[in-house]
Amino acid sequence: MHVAVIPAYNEERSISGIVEEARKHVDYVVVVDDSSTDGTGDAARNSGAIVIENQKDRGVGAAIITGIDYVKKLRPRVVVILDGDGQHYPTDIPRLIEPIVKGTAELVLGSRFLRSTPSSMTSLKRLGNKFLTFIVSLLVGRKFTDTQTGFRAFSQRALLALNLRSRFTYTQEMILELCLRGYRCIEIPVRVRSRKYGNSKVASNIIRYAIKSLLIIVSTYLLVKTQK
Ligand SMILES: Nc1nc2c(ncn2[C@@H]2O[C@H](COP(=O)(O)OP(=O)(O)O)[C@@H](O)[C@H]2O)c(=O)[nH]1
Ligand SMILES: [Mg+2]
Repeated sequence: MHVAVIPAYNEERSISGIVEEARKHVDYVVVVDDSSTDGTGDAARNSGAIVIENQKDRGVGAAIITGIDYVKKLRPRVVVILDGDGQHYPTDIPRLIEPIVKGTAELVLGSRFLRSTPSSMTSLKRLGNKFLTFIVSLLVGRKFTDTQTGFRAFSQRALLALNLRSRFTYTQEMILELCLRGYRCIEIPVRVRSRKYGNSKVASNIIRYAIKSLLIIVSTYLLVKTQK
């Protein structure tokens, strides 16, 4: 069984299309909605998603923790995470999950920069991404091109090994948890587009994002290394 998890906060206008498209490629779509003030939850439900309402602990990291706890019980063979703002193409899902199905990787990251740089990204965001990607690459001991991607797939083994803690963001923490423990991680190129509706929340303040992410990266590294 294949499952998609989509974090969504005030994405009423884009969520239906994403859920409908994603359902063509996976068996279940789980949308984690943090008490959105628009109709995100209803729109997702009407499009056939299982909707989990995360009442408190707002933040995309918290949403993914909730989503992962939920899908662990379903014991899926493959889990895909994608954004609910329409920036990812659900039609890329089959390419993303193929290495997991074939057993050649446990975590597949959809990199926005492996082939080119999306024109929609500001140079400050790109710089911040490069810096954090460099730090994660240094700690893991191999080169990544995009450690902040919200489009990724992983195996059941990887799912069961995850123990995410950060409420702010999950992207680098997940890579460190899996790669430092020896799970095979690969990157494949994916296309992205700008969001049509609403505003970016997670990386809206790049300095705040970089500082919070750095703290997560360092604490996860230390935690995993001392557990070994
Ligand atoms: N459930 C939930 N989803 C969130 C939260 N913050 C962001 N998201 C969702 O996570 C995805 C990525 O967020 P976005 O703000 O677009 O990230 P950015 O493009 O990196 O700035 C989108 O689908 C958002 O709706 C949150 O606090 N709770
Ligand atoms: Mg976005």
